[in-house]
Amino acid sequence: MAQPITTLSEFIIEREKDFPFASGDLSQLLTSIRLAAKLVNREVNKAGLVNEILGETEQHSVNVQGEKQQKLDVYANERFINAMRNQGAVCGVASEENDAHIVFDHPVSAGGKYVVAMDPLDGSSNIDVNVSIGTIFSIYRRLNDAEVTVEDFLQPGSAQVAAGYVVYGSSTMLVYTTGNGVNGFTLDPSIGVFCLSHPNMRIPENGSIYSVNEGNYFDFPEQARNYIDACKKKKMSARYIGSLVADFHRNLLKGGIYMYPGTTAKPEGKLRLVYEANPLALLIEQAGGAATDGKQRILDIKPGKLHQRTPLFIGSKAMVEEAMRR
Ligand code: P6P
Repeated sequence: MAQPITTLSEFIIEREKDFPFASGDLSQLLTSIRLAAKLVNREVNKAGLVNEILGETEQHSVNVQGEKQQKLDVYANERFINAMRNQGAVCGVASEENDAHIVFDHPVSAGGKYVVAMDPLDGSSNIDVNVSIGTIFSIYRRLNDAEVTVEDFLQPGSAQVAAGYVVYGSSTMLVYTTGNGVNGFTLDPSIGVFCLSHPNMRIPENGSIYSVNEGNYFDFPEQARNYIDACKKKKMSARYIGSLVADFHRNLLKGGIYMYPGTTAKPEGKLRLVYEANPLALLIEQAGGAATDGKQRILDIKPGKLHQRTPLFIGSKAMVEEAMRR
């Protein structure tokens, strides 16, 4: 007899009961993210076919990071912001693609309980070469009922209400947590529905995969170099896609560690604390793994700036702890 299908919508409603005082706002927010993910998925899947969506924006614009904005970056950013703008649960959004946070002034949203920080399309330089890319999102309760300020987005990662990612790969998956475990949903394109495919995801305690850009090896701190040497001596498998969400997702399923250490030129590393490291750190801890900056737990760091960077060691607990001891 065929297994019953649980859709993301059904799951969200079912799990709402885990929060006795839930008003349904978080469910509504997750539903908006689901819609935007479907719209982005549609464009990602045809990027190779439709030139106007491929490549850099006409204006050759760059984002706050000084990175060339790909057209899909801009499209994804707009889709996610618009999906959350007028649905009432969200009062503000911060994005890798925007210098400052955005406050939703629509009367429906002004009273929204949540703020969302996101990387709408991480790894977008891989779009033109057909490599998996992803969306990463982080959800906080607003600090107070006064105006939304950047402080609402600078809460430590441990204060996140929910976090998740969408990986646009051989299949498209939405993986998220609301603090009660991690669950993965695969999009069935034939019916346009995310279906529960990976209930209660747990990362193996240990693993034999390490993900790092070894091109930076000689610029890494000694601790990172020592750990990478140990991985090689143990004949581990080096797997580095160059797309954080794809590398993270594989390691979550198979076990492993992803590292983006600081370098002599960039001691803070490349990845962003607020909308990359924090959401993935919440997910990995909820799945039984660990995430540090090489010294301290990512979720304990108090962000000082919206786009601040952090070194990142994330994955199987035994591997992250071993890397810390080096
Ligand atoms: P490098 C993509 O630009 C990204 O932010 C992550 O998705 C990826 O893991 C990393 O940067 C790749 O950076 O310096 O190794 O090319």
